Amino acid sequence: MRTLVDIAKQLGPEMSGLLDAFTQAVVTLLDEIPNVQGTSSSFNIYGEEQKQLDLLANDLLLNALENSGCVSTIATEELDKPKKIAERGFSVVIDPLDGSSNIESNNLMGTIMGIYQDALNFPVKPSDQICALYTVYGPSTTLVFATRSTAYELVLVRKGEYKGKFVEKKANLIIPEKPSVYGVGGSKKSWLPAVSKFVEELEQKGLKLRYGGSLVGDFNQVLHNGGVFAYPATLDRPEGKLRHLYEAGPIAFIAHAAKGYASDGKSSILEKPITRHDQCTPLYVGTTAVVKRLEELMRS
Ligand code: AHM
Ligand code: MG
Repeated sequence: MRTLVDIAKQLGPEMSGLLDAFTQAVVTLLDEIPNVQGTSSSFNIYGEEQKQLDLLANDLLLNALENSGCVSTIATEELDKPKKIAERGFSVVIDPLDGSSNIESNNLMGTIMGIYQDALNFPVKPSDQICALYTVYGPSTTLVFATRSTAYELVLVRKGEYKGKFVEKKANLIIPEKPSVYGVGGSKKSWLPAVSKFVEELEQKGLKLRYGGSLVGDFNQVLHNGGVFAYPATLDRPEGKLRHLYEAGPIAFIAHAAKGYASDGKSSILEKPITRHDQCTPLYVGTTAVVKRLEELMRS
């Protein structure tokens, strides 16, 4: 049975060390999720009130990755700016608790992480990442890990010899070409006409609506069933809601490894420069032909 740490060895021993530290932080976070509820009195740079769990997830991951000894910079959605730790080492970009508006209702959440080889000197592109992953805190805890060429799915083992480790469930994940589900964020009245037309077409083709309010959960459905997830440009937010560095970039990298495609509505997210840590971008991601059709509608 291969663990996440085993799979990461193809990227060198330091990557294995980093992902071991990440796993330990996730296991601690899972133990705390039932106990830590409520908001804090602080706000992040996007003006969102931080939940106690947002802050805890951020602290656990920061501590674990700092202590791993192989990270030079950590940038997270909850920090005001990237934190330099050492002269040499990987740069990691993290959304510590994606979907934290789902805490009260006990719906899906997860953690997103992208890893760059060296220092984070803007502009960077998501295609510069050497690997990326996300977890889904659901009925079981799963993790999707991608190198440039391959996406793997793993599951966290809770008892026995492999307790506390992510073990391989499936290698070479491919987003199905036949689409079955779609989810689109933002309120319908704020969608651009091309997005409304796109959704009409998807419904006419018989795709089923699946929207759960967390990027990790919603993208995970698309990865398994084929289709599209979008958090579009809207009339009031032309750059969309999702963060390019922490959310769209790593998810786009994973989608491409699974032979899918991610776009900002015009072109590939993977090659779209990230010029600031707090940059947002529209995101349309999933089965390649479906996302390409959206680009076509946006052009016309
Ligand atoms: P978060 O990282 O603060 O949870 O915000 C990002 C989340 C995404 O997971 C999800 O796709 C989106 O926000 C949902 O937004 P909305 O609540 O507007 O549907
Ligand atoms: Mg998020």
